[in-house]
Formats: sequence, structure tokens, C-alpha cells
Amino acid sequence: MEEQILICEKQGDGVSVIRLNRPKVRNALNGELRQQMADLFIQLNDDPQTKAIVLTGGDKVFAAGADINDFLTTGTADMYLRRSERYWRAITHCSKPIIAAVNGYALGGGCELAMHADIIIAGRSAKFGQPEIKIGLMPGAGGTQRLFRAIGKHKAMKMVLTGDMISADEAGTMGLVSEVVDDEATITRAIEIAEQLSKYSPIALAQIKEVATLGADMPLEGALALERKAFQILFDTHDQKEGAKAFLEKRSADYKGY
Ligand code: CO8
Repeated sequence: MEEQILICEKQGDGVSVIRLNRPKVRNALNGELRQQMADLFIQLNDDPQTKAIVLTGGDKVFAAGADINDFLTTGTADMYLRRSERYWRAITHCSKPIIAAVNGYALGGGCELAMHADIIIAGRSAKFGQPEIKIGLMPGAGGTQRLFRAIGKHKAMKMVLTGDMISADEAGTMGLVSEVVDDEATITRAIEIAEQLSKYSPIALAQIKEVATLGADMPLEGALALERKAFQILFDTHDQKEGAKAFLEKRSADYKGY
């Protein structure tokens, strides 16, 4: 039987775990894998049973980037007509929290994929890098943008110009990852956080994601106004009233997502 290149399993209450599964090529992101991943994100975004998503490459490797086999013959028009921004948009448009669990290499498109997550848990073995320059190329999915916003110009510029990798600890110090844990704990820790989030109000989580993401690219005054509006909108939701009531009644809240 042909092996699935993308596996999705429900874990615990409200958590879906997506695992890239092309170990022989270090989870290189070929077109088929990216299409399947985009379809899955769209599906999970609409799935009421999924409250938070964990994205992992498994115990050994996260993803070694775009599939380089594909680069030998692809021309400019082919590359353009693929409209690969569609694949990435399926992830950026996902309103549910995404937690990347990264062990081993997260390189090129793999590092860019990790940066699409809201929270990154890295195992101590994790290595992050944008090595495109070493194959005569440059980053094409956020390495010259998201990385710079995450860690600042001079750290990021060094990474993209040298193509050299950084360790999990360095990534932790720079603020590229949220937490560094032992390799054996990476996926469990990501699931634990996802389970914690899945108990919160989905509409409040979605608002936080949207405001934080959009606001990051806006002037401060506009971003603060966006935050204020989202904050005000929540006051007409069941979940906001339920959260306050549950706190005052000293019980856990029963959130509905509206
Ligand atoms: N594409 C295709 N095959 C790969 C890739 C890759 N990115 N990475 C590894 N492989 C293959 C190897 O060719 C090898 O195949 P084989 O067994 O047939 O020889 C197999 O996986 C195992 O690789 P190694 O023997 O090299 O394994 P190591 O554990 O020694 O090294 C590394 C692992 C460090 C990951 C090494 O393989 C490597 O450097 N890989 C290339 C990393 C890289 O340059 N990534 C950037 C690619 S360009 C890119 O991502 C552009 C992004 C553009 C937008 C996003 C699109 C998704």
C-alpha cells in the first residue's frame, strides 16, 4: 500500500495533529504535499471538532524545504502559474491556533512553514535555516519577511545571506521559537498547549490571532483601533458572558464558539 505523505489524527479533545510524512527526503515539500496540506487546513478550519492544530514532521525532522528535484526543470512561467501563495494562504487564513512541533531540520520552506504557526515548540535537536543561497536561490515564502519581523534585521540577514543554520537554543534566544524542550517531549508539549487552547473560547482565540497578525503590519494607532474594535465585538458573544459568569461562580466555562 502506498504510504500517506500527510497524516492527520485527532488527539484528545479538540486537537488535530498534522504530520508530514516523506521521511526519505526529509519531508521535502513537493507540490502534492503542499496541495494536501492546504486542503487539510481549509477542512480543519471548517471542522467544529478541531479547536487547535499541531503541525509536525515527526520525531526526526520537520521539513528540509522545497523539493529540490523540482527545481532542475521548472521555469519562471511554471513557477508563476503554480500560484503557490494559495497553499500558504490556506494556512495564514486558518482562524484556529496552529502550534508547530519542530524536531531536527526546519530549512528553507520548512523554516518558512514553521513560521506560519502561532506558537513554535522546538526540540533541542532542531535546526533552523534559510539555506536557499547555497543552491543559488533565495527564500520565497517569508524568509526575507517573516524571519526579519520575528528576529530583527541583523540576525535574519546573517541567516539568509550565509545560509547557515541556527540551533534550537539560538532560535529560542532570538525569539524565533516559543519554547525549547527535550526532543522526546516536543510533540507532547505542543499537544498539551493545543489542549489548553481548545478549552478556551474559539471566537476569542480567532480574534486574538486576527488582530495580532494584521496589526503587526499596521501603524500603531490603526492597530490599536483594530484591537479595540475586536475587544468590543466580543462583548456581544455568548462566550464572553459565559467566561465572566463562570469566573464569578467559580466553575469552568462552557464555551460555544459564538
Ligand atoms: N529536496 C529534495 N530532496 C531532499 C531535500 C530537499 N529539500 N532535502 C533532503 N533531500 C533528500 C536527499 O537528496 C537525500 O536523498 P537520497 O537518499 O536519495 O540521497 C535524502 O533526502 C536524505 O538527505 P541527506 O542524505 O542529505 O540527509 P542528511 O540528514 O545528511 O542531511 C539535510 C539533511 C541537512 C536536510 C540535507 O539533506 C539538506 O541540506 N537538504 C537541503 C536543504 C535545503 O537546501 N533546503 C532549501 C530548499 S529551497 C527552498 O526551500 C525554497 C523555498 C521556497 C518556497 C517554499 C516552497 C515549499
